[in-house]
Amino acid sequence: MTEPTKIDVKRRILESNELAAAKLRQGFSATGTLVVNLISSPGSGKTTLLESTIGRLSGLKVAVLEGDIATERDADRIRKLGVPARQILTGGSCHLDARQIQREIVEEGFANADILFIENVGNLICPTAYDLGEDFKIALLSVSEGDDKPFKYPGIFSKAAVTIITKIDLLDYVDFDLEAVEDQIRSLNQRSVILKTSARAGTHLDEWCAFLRSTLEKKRGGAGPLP
Ligand SMILES: Nc1nc2c(ncn2[C@@H]2O[C@H](COP(=O)(O)OP(=O)(O)OP(=O)(O)O)[C@@H](O)[C@H]2O)c(=O)[nH]1
Ligand SMILES: [Mg+2]
Ligand SMILES: [Zn+2]
Repeated sequence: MTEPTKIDVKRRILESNELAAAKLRQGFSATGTLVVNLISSPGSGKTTLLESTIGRLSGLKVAVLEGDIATERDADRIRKLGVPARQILTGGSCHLDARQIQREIVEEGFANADILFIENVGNLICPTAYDLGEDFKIALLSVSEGDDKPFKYPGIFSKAAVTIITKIDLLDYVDFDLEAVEDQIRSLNQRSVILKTSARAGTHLDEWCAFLRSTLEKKRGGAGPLP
């Protein structure tokens, strides 16, 4: 028998991930849980956005899964706000996979949350390839990262149903052509919803939370593809 090639092994890993993700999606559909998978480079503001989102989602049961290669820091930040959060430590791997999510959602409060946020490991590349059973992926791009990023990392920006341009309070201090970035995103993904936020200044957070609430309602109403 011939040895499996690297491509065979990668394909098998992705296929087994797809199966696990499909099971997760079924479960989340039964509980009416809206699940979003947040993907960005390290430090672009995923956890900070979640921290400022939680207080604005009163009346909803929110839970958070945090992916990192090391430390409980992000989960600790969320738990301080009184929201259930679990830290998934990948032990060096640069993305989360569906089996890791399966193991965590057996905990009380996760499988039947109204909204489950999954913060992926900080990385714009391979988290894109792993379905976690989410309703959609959200790409975050902070204005300090440079305005060439959508075209340099087209995979995530073409797959993400929503792109959030973060830290817009810093626009005056960096060279970041907002319009050029929006053009790049739209040319990769015509349907992408683009939001521009500052967690620091509170800009457009109400719009973001209204979007989450209406998307949750849409999911529960069975109204076709989200968002
Ligand atoms: N000026 C400004 N700084 C922000 C904003 N959002 C986050 N930051 C800062 O950016 C840094 C990184 O934020 P995090 O939320 O930890 O980033 P992250 O994407 O969760 O990082 P990883 O989990 O390591 O991938 C922190 O120092 C935040 O205070 C914002 O809207 N404006
Ligand atoms: Mg974080
Ligand atoms: Zn990876």
